[in-house]
Amino acid sequence: MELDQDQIEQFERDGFLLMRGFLEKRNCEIIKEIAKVHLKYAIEPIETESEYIGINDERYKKSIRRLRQAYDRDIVFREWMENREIRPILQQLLGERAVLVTAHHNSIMTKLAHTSTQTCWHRDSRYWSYSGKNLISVWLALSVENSQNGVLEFIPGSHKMVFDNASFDDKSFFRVDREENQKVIAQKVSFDLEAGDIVLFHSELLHRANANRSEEDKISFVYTVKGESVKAIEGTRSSKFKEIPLL
Ligand SMILES: O=C(O)CCC(=O)C(=O)O
Repeated sequence: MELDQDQIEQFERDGFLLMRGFLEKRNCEIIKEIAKVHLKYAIEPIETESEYIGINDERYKKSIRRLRQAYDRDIVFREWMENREIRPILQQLLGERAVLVTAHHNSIMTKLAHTSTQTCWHRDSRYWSYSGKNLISVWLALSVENSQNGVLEFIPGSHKMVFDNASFDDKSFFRVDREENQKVIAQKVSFDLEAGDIVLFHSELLHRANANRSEEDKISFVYTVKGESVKAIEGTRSSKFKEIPLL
């Protein structure tokens, strides 16, 4: 499968690209069922809501926000990350061969009912240490995602916007209390997703998500690829995990 020129231009302009029905629903169901087992038994490595928001509350300590290191958890997860259909698409958008990075987004991401928190506006690159910014995350919806259960919101074109340091708080979240930022945030978009839809988005794109206000857990899959010429900076977390070239 390959992208047409419009889709490539759309990604370059907006910093993201939505592709509907990329993975069959029955495959999504299999991934989701395995993820549920890992969630049920809290199989490490995990990130809790408490760790994410830095609040030591019993409710959030038990709530899993992310199952890390998805690649090594199950052959089914690995198969999705090594899917052959998507490789030419990633190569088109990166402009070179894609390499899976397992240091960062390599996760089952959740918004669990009742115990999730919002994700504030940020760029994924905030904690990543690479020689360049040519990295793309692949978000796979495993069930319906909407504003009620915490679907992603994006600011089109923000991957190319230049902001001063004061635009971000001490955790590198894009500040919502600044008037200049509010004008940027007013441009936000989001779209409901169905199981099997994917969103490809640039590592510099501003995005956020609501807490899940529905009665059902939301479970998604996200992984990241880099262009092969982009190098993890030695001595940082980004360099401490294996990389898998998608030949
Ligand atoms: O909370 C979400 O659903 C999005 C997660 C995210 O953007 C992140 O962890 O970088």
